Amino acid sequence: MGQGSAESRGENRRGDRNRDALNAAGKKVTFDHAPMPEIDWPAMKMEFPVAPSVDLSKVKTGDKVRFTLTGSGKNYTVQSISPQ
Ligand SMILES: [Cu+2]
Repeated sequence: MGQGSAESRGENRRGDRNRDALNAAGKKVTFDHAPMPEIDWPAMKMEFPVAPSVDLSKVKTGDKVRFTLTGSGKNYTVQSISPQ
């Protein structure tokens, strides 16, 4: 899924083997994520807004999770998150 210079397109992106910090009340999650070559990101720690439909009660801080993102540039929103 999603090879190449897709940085500016709004396709789903998937991250694996990541850890999170949760701000459930603020609907934000911090991922300490592995490199995501599809969008040319190195490994880093960063905070994302979470879509209203995402249930953050399924995961807790320190879990390894899978997540999907939509967005472009530096503006990505988490569309799904689940424990690995
Ligand atoms: Cu990042």
